[in-house]
Amino acid sequence: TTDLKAALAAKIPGEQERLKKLRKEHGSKALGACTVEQAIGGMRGVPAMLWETSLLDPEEGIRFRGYSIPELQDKLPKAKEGGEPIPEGLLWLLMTGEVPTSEQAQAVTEMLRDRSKLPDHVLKMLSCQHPDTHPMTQLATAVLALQVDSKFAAGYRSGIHKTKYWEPVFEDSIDLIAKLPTIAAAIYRRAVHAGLALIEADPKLDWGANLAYMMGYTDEGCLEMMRLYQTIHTDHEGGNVSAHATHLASAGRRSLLPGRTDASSPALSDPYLSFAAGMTGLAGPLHGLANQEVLRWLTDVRQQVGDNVTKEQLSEFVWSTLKSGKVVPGFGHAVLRKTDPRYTCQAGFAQKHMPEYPLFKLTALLYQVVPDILKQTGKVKNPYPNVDAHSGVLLQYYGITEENFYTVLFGVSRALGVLSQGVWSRALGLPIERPKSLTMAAMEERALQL
Ligand code: AMX
Repeated sequence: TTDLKAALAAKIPGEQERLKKLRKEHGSKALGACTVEQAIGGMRGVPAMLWETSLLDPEEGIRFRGYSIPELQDKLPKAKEGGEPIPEGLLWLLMTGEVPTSEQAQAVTEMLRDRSKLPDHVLKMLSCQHPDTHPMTQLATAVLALQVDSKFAAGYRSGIHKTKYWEPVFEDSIDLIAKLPTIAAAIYRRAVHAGLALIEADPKLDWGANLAYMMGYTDEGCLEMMRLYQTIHTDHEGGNVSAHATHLASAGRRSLLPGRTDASSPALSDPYLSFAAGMTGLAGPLHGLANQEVLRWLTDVRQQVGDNVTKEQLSEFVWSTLKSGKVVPGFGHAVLRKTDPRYTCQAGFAQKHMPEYPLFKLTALLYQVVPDILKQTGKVKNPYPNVDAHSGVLLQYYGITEENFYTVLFGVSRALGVLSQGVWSRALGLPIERPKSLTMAAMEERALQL
C-alpha cells in the first residue's frame, strides 16, 4: 500500500502483542539500577523509558529504526539521482519501521501537500506578534493556535474508545507536520525578514524543499541541504528535552496499557499541545538554540581573529571562552561519546558543495583544535562536535544568515520523530513516566540503610 495510515494500522496489532509478551515474560527483570548519583544527576543513563523510533549508541551515534545516517542516505528515496534523502521517506520509516519505496514516499509528499494550508487566523496571530518575539516563541504560539482544529481533542470530547486514540493522533500529527513548513516560512518572511510577502508552496516540490522555497530560496543546492537538514534532526531517542517534553505532555494513563487496570497521573494532551511543550524546551540555549549560539560564537572568532586564523589563535580563543565561564557551543553531548554522525554527514555535504567556503574551513579547523582543549579541562565527558556545530555553516552558505531562526528549522524536523513516536505511544497505550521523587532527607535515610 501507499497509504501510510493503512500501513501503520497493519503493524499495530503485532506490536501490541509484542509488548504484551515482553511484559508477561520479562516484566519482573531489572534493566538497570538507579544510584544516588543518578537520582541527583537527572536520572542520566537510567534505562527506564520506551522509545521506538530511534536508538542512540554512545559510540556510534543515532540509528533511526535500526538504520544509521549513512545507511539512510543510501536507502531512502531521493528527489534527484545521487542526492539527499527526502524527509517524507524517513517519516514513513519512523511510523512503520519499513524503508519506503519511492511511490510510498511520494504518497506521503502528496498527503502533506494536501494539508499544508494555514488557517487565516494563525497568519493574523503571527503578524500581531511583537517584532522582537523570538522565532521559537512564535513557532510554539502558532502550533498552539492550530490546536483549535485538533481531531484528538474533538474525538476525546465525543468519547472515542481508548483503542482508537491513535487514529486522531495520527491525523493531528500529519496535519501539523504538513503545516509546519508553511508556519516556519511565514515566521521567516514576516518577522525575521522584515515583512516580506509570503510565498505559496510550489506544487511540484517535496515537503523539505518547499520549506526552503517558501522562505525564498530556490538554489538546487539549498533545496538539497534542506532535505538533508530536515532528515537528520528528526529524532534522537526519547530522553532529550524536546522529545521527552512532547512525550510527557501527551502521555496517558497506565490503565491504557493493555492488561492494566491501575491508573496514574495522566495528561493525554493532543499533538498540538504536546509538540508545543517540546518546542518550548527546544528553545533553550543548551539544547536546540545551540545552533544559534554556535553561529554567534563563530562570528566572534572571525571578528576578533579574522578569516585566516591559525590553530594557535583559535586555541587561544577557545581557552578565553572557557576561562570566562562559558561553554564552547556545538561541542559535547549528554549521551554521545564520539563525533556526532549528524555532524559528519553535514561536513560531507559541505565538502561536496562548498569546499572553499571560509566558514566551513574554520569549522573544520575547530574540529582539530577544540577536542584536545576540552579533554584538558578534565571534566567534559564528550569533547567532540555535535549536530549544532555544523548546521549553521550550511545555512549561512545559502544565504540564510538569520541565526535566531535556526532552531525553528530544527523544530520542524523534530516534529517527524516525536510525533511518530506519539502515534505509537497511543497505539501501545504507553503511560506517563512518573518517577518517584525523594527529598534529600529521604535519600540520606535510604542510602544509610543500603
Ligand atoms: N564547553 C565547555 N564546557 C563543557 C562543554 C563544552 N562544550 N561540554 C560540557 N562541558 C562541561 C559542563 O558544563 C560540565 O561542567 P560543570 O561540571 O562545571 O557544570 C562538565 O563539562 C561535564 O558536562 P558533561 O557531563 O560532559 O555534559 P552534560 O551532559 O552536562 O551537558 C551539553 C551536555 C550538550 C549541555 C554540554 O556538552 C554543553 O553545554 N555543550 C555546549 C552546548 C551545545 O553544544 N549544546 C547542544 C547539544 C546538542 C543538542 O541538544 N542540540
